[in-house]
Amino acid sequence: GQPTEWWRSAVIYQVYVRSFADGDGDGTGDLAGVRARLPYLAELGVDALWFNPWYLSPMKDGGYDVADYRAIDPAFGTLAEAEKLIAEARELGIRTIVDIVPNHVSDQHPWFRAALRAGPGSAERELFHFRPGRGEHGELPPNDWPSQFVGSAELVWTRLPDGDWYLHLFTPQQPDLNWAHPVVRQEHEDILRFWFERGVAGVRIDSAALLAKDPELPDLADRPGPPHPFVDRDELHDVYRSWRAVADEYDAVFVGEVWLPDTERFARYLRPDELHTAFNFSFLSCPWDAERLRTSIDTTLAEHAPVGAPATWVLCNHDVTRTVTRYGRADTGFDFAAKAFGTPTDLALGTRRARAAALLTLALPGAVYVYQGEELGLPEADIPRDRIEDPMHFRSGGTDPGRDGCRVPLPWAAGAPYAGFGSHQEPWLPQPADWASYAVDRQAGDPGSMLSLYREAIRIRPVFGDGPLMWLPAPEGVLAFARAGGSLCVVNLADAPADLPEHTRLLLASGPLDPEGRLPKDTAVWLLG
Ligand code: TEU
Repeated sequence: GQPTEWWRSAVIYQVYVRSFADGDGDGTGDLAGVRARLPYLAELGVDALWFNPWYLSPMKDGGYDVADYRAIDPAFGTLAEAEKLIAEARELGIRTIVDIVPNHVSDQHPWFRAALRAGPGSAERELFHFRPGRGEHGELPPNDWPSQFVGSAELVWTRLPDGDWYLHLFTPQQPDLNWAHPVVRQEHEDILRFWFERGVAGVRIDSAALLAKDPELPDLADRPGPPHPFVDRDELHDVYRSWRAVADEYDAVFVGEVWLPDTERFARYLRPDELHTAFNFSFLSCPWDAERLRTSIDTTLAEHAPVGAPATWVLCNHDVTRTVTRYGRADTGFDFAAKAFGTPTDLALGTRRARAAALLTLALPGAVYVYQGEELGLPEADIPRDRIEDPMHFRSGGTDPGRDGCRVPLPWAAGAPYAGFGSHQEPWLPQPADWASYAVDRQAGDPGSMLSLYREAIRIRPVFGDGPLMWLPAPEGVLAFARAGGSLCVVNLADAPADLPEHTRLLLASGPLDPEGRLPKDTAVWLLG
């Protein structure tokens, strides 16, 4: 394709519909709320929107338990509204990316309801992973696999009254599909076409490395791999090659959610006949440390170059502790298994670093995802225990805070009820007492706000062009690089202030320079070379 394909250097905004904006006042975000805020998104300057699942769902995992891909959940609106939203956004030059969750469906999906009724040994159960149990009376689970929701001791099998067990890597409400079955494969290609025909420009693929399982479903203890019995199996790539053929008919793109630390294996998903790109979670998980960040960036660019895929940078999403909070802690990295209640946090420090990280990320070659509220500098919220909804919390036996803290309904207007989220009643998750101080109408007029920084950075970001990055000599703890267009980015993570390169003009700074015009710690600048 042409070198200037939009998705190679796009800024893409993640919309978690439930918490973006409430258009009908019922306490839950919806498509009407998004449509009303399209001017805000256009002013932010984003190229596309990625919507977390908006389909019919019992909402047992925030919509990642899909009951019908061809229907919008009534809490969010209607299919007609979704089509209008896609068209209205496109009018503003904003493309739409939807979320597909191929690893599993909801236990309320018609396929699973039919499988329950049809009983053991039925063809309906072939679409999933049903097995008799082990032990004298089949009372033991078919194997020893651990749940994907970290910290949960529970296995990934649930037994039915008729004696069969069924597999679910996530919650029991999310039965895993059998990707060796031709009907499963055909249905998902039909789902892709359904949304591509409605003007969707791309698809985010959920849990993209998990779909294929060893058909024998062997114990992990016996067969740890490689190949692993259910992670990163080779059969996956046949699926993505067939999906790529469909996407190419519509000039649509894929972004994979591939949590895979092995960079060589990760790059296999990005081959020219597979996914266009995948989120770079190594960078997201990397601590706020100059050498670690530089290594992460170099590794990413090196792994993407041979396959010609652009990197996709991301600092947070609906699963990850918010950046402002993460960077204000002793451990500034991210690990699902390391989340705990009450971790000491310095929000002023975290915010300073998040501002610098925004300029670093937006200056790198590739695409960047901005998670709703990141542009407002929202911190991770402490959700009262009795209001927590996320199954990850409950499946961890209550030790993991879960992910609701990064999913709190957005603040739009400081003086309005519920910070202007749009509800006439308490929103589905409670907002912290200081939430109004982060409101859009409070930040829009403030040149020093996070919102102003993101708006200005996205506006002038094209100055970097879409050429490669060249590291510049810099003192320890300082990241400095130039892009082919001649512009530079310098980030100081060292204690001592850093001198700015000679013969450059300041374009944008994440914070004030010191009285001698030097770059203070945890501050970034963009310079014109
Ligand atoms: O998250 C995927 C996920 O949580 C696992 O892949 C995990 O991150 C990985 O194994 C590292 O431990 C996606 C969605 O983003 C999340 O919101 C859903 O809850 C989950 O899939 C199930 O659909």
